[in-house]
Amino acid sequence: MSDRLNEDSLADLPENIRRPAYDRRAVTTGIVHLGIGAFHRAHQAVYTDDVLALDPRWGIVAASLRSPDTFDALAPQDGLYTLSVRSQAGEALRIIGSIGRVIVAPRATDDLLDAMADPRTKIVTLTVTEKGYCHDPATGTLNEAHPDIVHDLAYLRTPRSAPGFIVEALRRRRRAGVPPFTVLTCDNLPSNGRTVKRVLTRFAELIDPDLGRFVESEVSCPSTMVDRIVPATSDQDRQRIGEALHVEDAWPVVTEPFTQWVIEDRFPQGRPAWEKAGAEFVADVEPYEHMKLRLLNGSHSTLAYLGYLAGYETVADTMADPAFVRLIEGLMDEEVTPTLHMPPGADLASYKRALIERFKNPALKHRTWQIAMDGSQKLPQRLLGTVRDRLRDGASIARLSLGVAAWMRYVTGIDEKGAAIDVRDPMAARLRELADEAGGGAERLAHALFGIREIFGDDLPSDPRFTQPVTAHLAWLYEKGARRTVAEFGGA
Ligand code: CS2
Repeated sequence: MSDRLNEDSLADLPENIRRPAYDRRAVTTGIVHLGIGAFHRAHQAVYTDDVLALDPRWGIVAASLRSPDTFDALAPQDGLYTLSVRSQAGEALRIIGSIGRVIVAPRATDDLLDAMADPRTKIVTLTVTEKGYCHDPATGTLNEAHPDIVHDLAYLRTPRSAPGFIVEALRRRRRAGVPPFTVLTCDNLPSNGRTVKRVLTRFAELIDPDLGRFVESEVSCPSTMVDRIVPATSDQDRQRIGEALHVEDAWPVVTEPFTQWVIEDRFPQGRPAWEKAGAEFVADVEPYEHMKLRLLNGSHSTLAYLGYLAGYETVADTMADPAFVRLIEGLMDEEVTPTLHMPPGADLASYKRALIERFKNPALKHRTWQIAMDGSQKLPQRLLGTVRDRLRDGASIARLSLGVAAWMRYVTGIDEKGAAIDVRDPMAARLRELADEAGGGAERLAHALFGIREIFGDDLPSDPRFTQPVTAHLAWLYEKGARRTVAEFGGA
């Protein structure tokens, strides 16, 4: 028996571990996925694993656009990996088999383009994170000066970016008379389908106006709302799971019991029956997307910046502090909920109660530092859209502005004890430079950061109803620190 999880060792796993209920050799590729991170493997790949037993045409070829790590781990495992679902009640393990092959895009560009251009491929799914769309987060339009976009427009056949790969594959399909695949983004962007469509159309148009029109009129990009909390896997996770399997799994994913996938049903080339695995198909995803981005992700980012500054390592640690729970409940109930327009029957109260419990899940070690990453790409849809709606209604943004202020304090790169913060953000260098130039002092720092129009747009920086509370909260954070600021926060 192999000492590694793979096709050979599958049959010898302990009985209680669920494994693919279908013959993997009979599966063909219907989906190419870009961005094979932990999230994809704990979400879309699981829904797809569920439906492969009913229909073998929807196997996944998954690509990483940068790092070879997932390939190196999964190739010796025949693409198999463990899904661990953890809560206070314990841990359930299941082997997922829906990913048939992994491609490292920079090493095998043609291989990936061939898979995308293959007529059997009907859907290209994406989890490339917010920054992977190479767009301007404030406006949702393609950033034409992005180095990867500049590169991809010059070298169409050897792209680096997700838009570059998709448009080149669509171009090849069109030339060969193969209908376009559906592009299904599963990232936390606002109106994610519409955003990806805008980005792809513009990219194509820059190559050739006719190609731009083709993408605009022929390519379907349904919007989706995806939800499952998936922290980075740790060495402890790997060890614990290996012991339970009696074989090594180098690349398991660890997640929570909750999972949700709401999808607009626009798949001209067909799709898997993901509804059989619990996905919801609707005509318009936007209300669900707002609910999720603003309640879950808006709270998450607020918890991440304030929690990190307060010295808490994980979201669960942060939520063990009752002052933070009060703040987040206030944020959700008082400031976010009035901006949501849910379809009849949606039960926001229980959604919010569940969120608080999910954040408290002590079995998930979701680091505040991990969520704090890429704030420049996240703030607009998580906090600033809500801020705009509130200002339009003449309503208070006390807690929202505290979240924004905490981000400002965090991106200076120096914590409350004077130690360095490892700020990961495509704008990290610029943020640091602005903070250094401002040279301390809440007012100057806030003023400098408001000047980043890719984040704040043109409207917010000139609205004192926004700039004043953010600046005041930033001053508090400097004066009192995050823990006291949150403890004393009245929310008025
Ligand atoms: C988190 C999300 O890392 C982050 O920014 O807020 O990944 C979050 O866990 C997911 O969106 C939950 O669905």
